[in-house]
Amino acid sequence: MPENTQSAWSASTVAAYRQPNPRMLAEVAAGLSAPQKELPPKYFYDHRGSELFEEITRLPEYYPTRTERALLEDWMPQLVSTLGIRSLVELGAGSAEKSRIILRAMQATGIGGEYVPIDVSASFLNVTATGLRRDYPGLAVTPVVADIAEELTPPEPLSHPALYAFLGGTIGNFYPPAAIRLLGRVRAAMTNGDRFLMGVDLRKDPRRIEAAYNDSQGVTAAFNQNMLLVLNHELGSNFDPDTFEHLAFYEPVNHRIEMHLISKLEQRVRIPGMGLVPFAAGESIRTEISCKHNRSSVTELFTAAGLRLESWRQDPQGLFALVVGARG
Ligand code: SAH
Ligand code: AVI
Repeated sequence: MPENTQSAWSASTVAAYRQPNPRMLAEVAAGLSAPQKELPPKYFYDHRGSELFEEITRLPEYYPTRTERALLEDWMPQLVSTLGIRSLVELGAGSAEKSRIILRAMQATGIGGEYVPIDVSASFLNVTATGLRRDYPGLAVTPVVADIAEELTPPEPLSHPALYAFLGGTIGNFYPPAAIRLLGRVRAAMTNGDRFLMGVDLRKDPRRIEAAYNDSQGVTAAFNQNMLLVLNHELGSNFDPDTFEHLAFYEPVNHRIEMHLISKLEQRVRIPGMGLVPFAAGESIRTEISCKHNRSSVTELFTAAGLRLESWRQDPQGLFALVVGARG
């Protein structure tokens, strides 16, 4: 069984590797020791992963971003002014490209405003924050690097009413129990006048969904494989991404896309702290789930987290929805 030593990918990334992150190592070790090997999707997002995600949002097959953008453009000016929103706290902000629609609506109300983008992708978040400070001189921008699966502690004092936003359908990347815990943390952070705005990708013809995760240009495949480069860089492992193939399919029982990386050959990968991890030819690592919702599944998540579904808007084709929640 070959151990990877030959890869140009791993040679360059091992050279850059410094100190293993013990938390990451523990998560990776647990995930790769399970019968169905699994890695947390947050590890897609180093700087390159965030750039690849931005490329995905521009693909013709990837309908969520442009659909959500149209919904935001239609709704935010009215919602923000009616609620008198003074600050925006955003989970998994990424490039904050669509968040600018909300920030513009806040600006139009004449209040200077605060923006707290929270993300795990540290260097990308800094680029986002720099761009926003340049383009919105009156806005106080306080980026927070954090894992939203673990904590949600917006900086204090925060101006209220605040809008907590979780866009893009990223809630779908969490298993339901973790999604409920995350929403519970949002609910705990909210005060009475605050609101929660969430984007959800809706259940629809599976062929349409599968096309969005199997784009013809191979950007989603590169995004998926990038996770192995993140592991090489952070843990000093020697994954060769070219020996793993992208697979994405709709799993109808749980209404979700599953993304996997399939080992093309029998191999052993060295992960410092874990030793040699064996992969059979054809064996998969599940790297992401992306759960698709409807109004009743969102109501269930909200109710379990102590949130009340206040309003719901979706596009005419029923592709994507924006939901507003209040403290229940
Ligand atoms: N909100 C943007 C980006 C969505 S991509 C949009 O709608 O286009 C998902 C974003 O969430 C990425 O920026 C990623 O870095 C971030 N993210 C993923 N998992 C996270 C976690 N556990 N904690 C914090 N941020 C996370
Ligand atoms: C960030 N998240 C909502 C994306 C999704 O569609 O689940 C991540 C993604 N994975 C593959 N393509 C995009």
